[in-house]
Amino acid sequence: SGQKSVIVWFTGLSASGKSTLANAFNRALFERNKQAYVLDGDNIRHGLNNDLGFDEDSRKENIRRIGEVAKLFVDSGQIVLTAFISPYRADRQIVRELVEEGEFIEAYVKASVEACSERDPKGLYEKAKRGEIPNFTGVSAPYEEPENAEIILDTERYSIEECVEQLLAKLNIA
Ligand code: GGZ
Repeated sequence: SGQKSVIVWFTGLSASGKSTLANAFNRALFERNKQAYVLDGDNIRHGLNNDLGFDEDSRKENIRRIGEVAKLFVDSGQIVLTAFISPYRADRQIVRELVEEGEFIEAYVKASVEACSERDPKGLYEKAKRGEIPNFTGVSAPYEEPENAEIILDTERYSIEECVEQLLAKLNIA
């Protein structure tokens, strides 16, 4: 069961469901004997990128390094799932161009600012609205929606399980 190596690049607002979806998709792949690896804030922002903040330049550098790491996974023949806001179109485009055509699957995890700030699992939107977190995406910093995402996963309309099914179909995995 050879699945070709790809980057599935989840992008979307805080609390849109990126990490949850990446981890659920990872489990679905494992059950189908396909191994993948998830890169997210827990293993990247707390380690390799723990020198970076959330101003525009730091986010750009964050995404650049993650792109390079993701490319190494692809070079090693693996599937890599990345879950970062990655709010700038230009930064996502740079990662797309690091790998071969077809090896970058941009997965837009779509949920409105309103929905995300209602979920607010960590109370960050609340803090951001009070001005306690500067440059908070969707509140006081921009999110540039993908214009040519390979797949849109609408987490307001569909459950995580349904989104996983949509992704499996997109990647032609039974
Ligand atoms: C956005 C922030 C910020 C600001 C801290 N803006 O919901 P979370 O907590 O767990 O995920 C968010 C995470 C975003 O980091 P990324 O590496 O994905 O961002 S980017 O791709 O833009 O570099 C949030 C938390 O970090 N967080 N401050 N100001 N999210």
